[in-house]
Amino acid sequence: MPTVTAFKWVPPFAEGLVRDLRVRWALEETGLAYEDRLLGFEDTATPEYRAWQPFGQVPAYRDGTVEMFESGAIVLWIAQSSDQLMPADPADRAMVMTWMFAALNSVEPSVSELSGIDLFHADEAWTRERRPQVEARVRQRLSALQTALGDRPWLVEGRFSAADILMTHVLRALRHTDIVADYPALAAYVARAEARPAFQRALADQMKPFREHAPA
Ligand SMILES: N[C@@H](CCC(=O)N[C@@H](CS)C(=O)NCC(=O)O)C(=O)O
Repeated sequence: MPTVTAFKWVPPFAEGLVRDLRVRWALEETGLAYEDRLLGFEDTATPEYRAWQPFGQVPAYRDGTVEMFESGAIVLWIAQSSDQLMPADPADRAMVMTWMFAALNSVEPSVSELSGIDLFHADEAWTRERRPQVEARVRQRLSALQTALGDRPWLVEGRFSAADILMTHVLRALRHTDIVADYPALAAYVARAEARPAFQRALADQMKPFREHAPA
């Protein structure tokens, strides 16, 4: 059975955003049972964990065949073994991989920078100059993404794929702002993805330990 690492507890701003959600969601979509290995922050510094995840982050993943880290690579691995998340047609497969990298390489960097500013540095003077530039870059990316999505329900060939897992998860990191709402097709896209039963199960499973392990 696959194992995915996740945190026992995170502060409320990170609930539902931790990247093990991407892997849990992919596994739920493919119907593969898995177990989570819950870590405290201190557990990520051990030599044993660093040999598995060199940066001490979550998620890390292993199954009977592979041991991996990097959520995008793990989702790709899971998707490749199932036709639910990766179409059979080579041109469509190539587009799914393209959009997976686009989510992580072209959209996530500015989204992460903006949420980093807002969540960790909001009151610092330098953010007054930097934040507008970063928000403008996020809006540029979202506008282009909305145009590319057009009136399709999903990124590739009208069917849900691994690319939609990564893109939705990246866009969720803007939930502390109203930015996505300014792009109605993207807001509807995120809502459509979040309504999937597999997403709901993955989210509930990520959240479950947080209550149990909340600091007193
Ligand atoms: N590129 C990595 C990023 C993983 C990552 O940033 N994980 C966060 C949780 S979402 C983490 O473990 N943060 C703790 C840390 O960086 O020390 C991936 O996609 O797997």
